Amino acid sequence: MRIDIVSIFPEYLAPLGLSLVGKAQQVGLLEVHAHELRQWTHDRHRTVDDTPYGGGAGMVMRPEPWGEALDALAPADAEPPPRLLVMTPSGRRFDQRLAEELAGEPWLLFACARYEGLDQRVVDHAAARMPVDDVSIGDYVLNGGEAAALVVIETVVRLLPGFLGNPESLREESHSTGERGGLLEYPLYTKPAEWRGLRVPEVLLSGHHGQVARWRRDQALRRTAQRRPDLIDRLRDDLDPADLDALDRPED
Ligand code: JET
Repeated sequence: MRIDIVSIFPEYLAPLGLSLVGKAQQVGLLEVHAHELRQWTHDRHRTVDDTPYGGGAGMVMRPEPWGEALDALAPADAEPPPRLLVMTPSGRRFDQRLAEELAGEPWLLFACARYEGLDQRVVDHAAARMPVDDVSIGDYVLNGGEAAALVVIETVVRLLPGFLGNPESLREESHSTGERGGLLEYPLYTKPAEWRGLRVPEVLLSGHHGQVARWRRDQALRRTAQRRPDLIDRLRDDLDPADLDALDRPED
């Protein structure tokens, strides 16, 4: 996979050289390029913003540098073109399903806006040449799209085939589309069996695999019902009598 990112703060993307995402680049699974938007300005002050037509607070990103950036990074004859992702609080909510979709793409191009956002014509013009999605990582406002792009990139890159040594660890997580897909994780414990007076639940020490599986599912169900009732509602039809019983007994 190739990833290009356009930002006025490309240094913000430096963590992508670290840890497992950095390793993915080292082994050639991934190529990441962060580009400084100001290289596509031509005025002496390298201006990227201007006042909004119609008035109002704050500044809007000028269309010209963005237009040149997208022309340079995604030429009209690029076949196939990249998928352009514009990070914005008003976009499609990012989730594991979108991450899995993006992990199947050969080329992603991230636009990280600052100030109040981009001139809308940048998005409209790009959409005639490449697939474009406005993407939100959640209902809050950041100072710019860079932190949101980092979240999306880390989530997508760990799904690339060959990225993790152990594909089991992918399938078992919260929100994966695997067998417990849609439920939150059950609580985890490791040694020692007693720590600061707190015991690991006895069933986990018992060696009864069936009881362990039941306990974990009950914990996952109760945790999900308590913290994310929206997720339980979507699963309701798939719950069996034992599941419903666990939800009727929130404690124990
Ligand atoms: C964000 C993403 O805050 C987020 O993204 C940065 C941002 C902030 C303010 C405006 C903005 O405009 C983007 C734009 O898109 C067309 O103009 C981007 C919060 N959740 N996810």
